[in-house]
Amino acid sequence: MNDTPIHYSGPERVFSGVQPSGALHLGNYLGALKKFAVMQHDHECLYCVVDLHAITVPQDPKLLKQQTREIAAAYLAAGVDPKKAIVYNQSRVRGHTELAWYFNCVARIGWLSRMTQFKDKAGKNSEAMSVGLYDYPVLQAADILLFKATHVPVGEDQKQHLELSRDIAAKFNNDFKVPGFFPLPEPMIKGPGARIMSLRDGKAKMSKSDPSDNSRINLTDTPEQMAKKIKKAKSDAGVIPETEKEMDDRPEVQNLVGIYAALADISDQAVLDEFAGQGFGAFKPALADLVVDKLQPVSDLMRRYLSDPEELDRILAAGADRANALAEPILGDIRKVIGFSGA
Ligand code: AQP
Repeated sequence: MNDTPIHYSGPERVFSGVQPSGALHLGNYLGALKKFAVMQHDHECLYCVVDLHAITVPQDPKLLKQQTREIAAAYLAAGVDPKKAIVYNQSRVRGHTELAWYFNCVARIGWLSRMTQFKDKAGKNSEAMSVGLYDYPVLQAADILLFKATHVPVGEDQKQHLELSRDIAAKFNNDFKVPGFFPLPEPMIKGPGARIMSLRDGKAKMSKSDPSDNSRINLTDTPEQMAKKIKKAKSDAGVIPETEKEMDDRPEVQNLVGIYAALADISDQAVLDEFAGQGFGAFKPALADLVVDKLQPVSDLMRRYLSDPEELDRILAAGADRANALAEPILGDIRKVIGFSGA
């Protein structure tokens, strides 16, 4: 008799990652890093610097190592404790690529061709993009399921990729007749900061690859740069409204109010209650002060961690040892399920 449970019955585990592909911005901080630190207190967490994802677009090999340390430093500066959470970089754990191959044979081409982030990143040039960029969501599914992670804190832009991870997990369980073998990972998107928009266009997400530096607040910006970018942020001639409904067709206002709320850990409505009736001449300086107040300690700490690259490398290596120890037995089971000789 097959005694495999129908539903996943393993422990709760959190996995998330950030690409070392450029300077981190306020969106990465609020959508991901800030949640990482909170979750480590009551969950087993793995926070990965996803360098294998970064090379889906060209990276300068001399810079990649430094950028990897920068993301690790940002995790620590945001409050992640590497003694609690497992902090490592993806290329040190070979299981990511191995499982990605198995999942390549489970995922369907039609599923991948529906991924909007590939379409956005490739634009009209999709034929010239790397196969890796197209396959990115399959590697992401492997990242999560290599540890049978059950929860994934991410920004809203990752929602579709997480749905694909669930589809891959379900198809694997079904195809190999191992119900409940992989969990169907839950995206943890809700809450303030899940979708921070460009400061120049309230309909486009704040992004590392936006050519305009004024579109984003970088964690490495000086207080003066941060304040100047908020002052220049697109708004309108109106005043701050009384209700959230009145922001429906004012995306830039919604974004600035949302940033204030996420940084102050209050609701959008609480921000409106405080500022309703005031113009942006009054609101923007208050927002700039809050941004500087919350981000500068993180930037300062990040710089401090970066001044000791050997220690960061030691933390990444120790994290990779722990990640490998968790992944290896799971990979062994996967090889057996697939039916490899020698497994
Ligand atoms: N604007 C955003 N608002 C909220 N969360 C965001 N995230 C990214 N942008 C926003 C979240 O940050 C985490 C790490 O993202 P990533 O670096 O792995 O990749 P990304 O989503 O591709 O980040 P960028 O800045 O948008 O890079 P480019 O410009 O290269 O596409 C993820 O949890 C993501 O949801």
